[in-house]
Amino acid sequence: MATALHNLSEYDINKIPDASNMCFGIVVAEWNQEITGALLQGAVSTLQKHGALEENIHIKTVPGSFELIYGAHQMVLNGGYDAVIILGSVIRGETPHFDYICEGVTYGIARLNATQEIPVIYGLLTTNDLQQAKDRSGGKLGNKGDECAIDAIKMAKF
Ligand code: RBF
Repeated sequence: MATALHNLSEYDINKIPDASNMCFGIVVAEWNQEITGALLQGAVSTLQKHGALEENIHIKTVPGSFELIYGAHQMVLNGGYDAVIILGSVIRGETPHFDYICEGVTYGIARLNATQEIPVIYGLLTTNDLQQAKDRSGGKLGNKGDECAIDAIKMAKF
């Protein structure tokens, strides 16, 4: 499985650019807060581990993952960020809503990346159940929040 082979939570710290002069925006969804809170914790601690200052990491919450598009767009328009990270968790239910939300967020964030000036890092977990989400937010498959932080630093440098 791609995730099992690509756990950036175990990466070479020396290969990541220094983030001490960088400013990051993070938009995090309140839905499935147990998961998104863990993603946030991973993202913030990894940014700080690479030198980002607490005052240069700005966090905004939105109700659900669908609102991540609006939140990220506002942060991009606000200016002053080297990269924006979105964090959300969509868990498959019994209706097609899962597919609509995942597709909407994916398209919305892709569109921001194609049309705006700064990178938006895609930290949306899309899982079949809660356990899969736990595995990816500090469980046996690492923390995707850590990976988003590393991606944000690399893309800010880009
Ligand atoms: N938001 C999430 O972040 N994760 C979910 O798993 C999730 N499931 C939803 C399921 C249904 C049936 C509905 C109506 C909304 C869900 N949302 C979820 C909230 C969604 O992202 C958004 O906040 C609301 O639809 C309001 O725009």
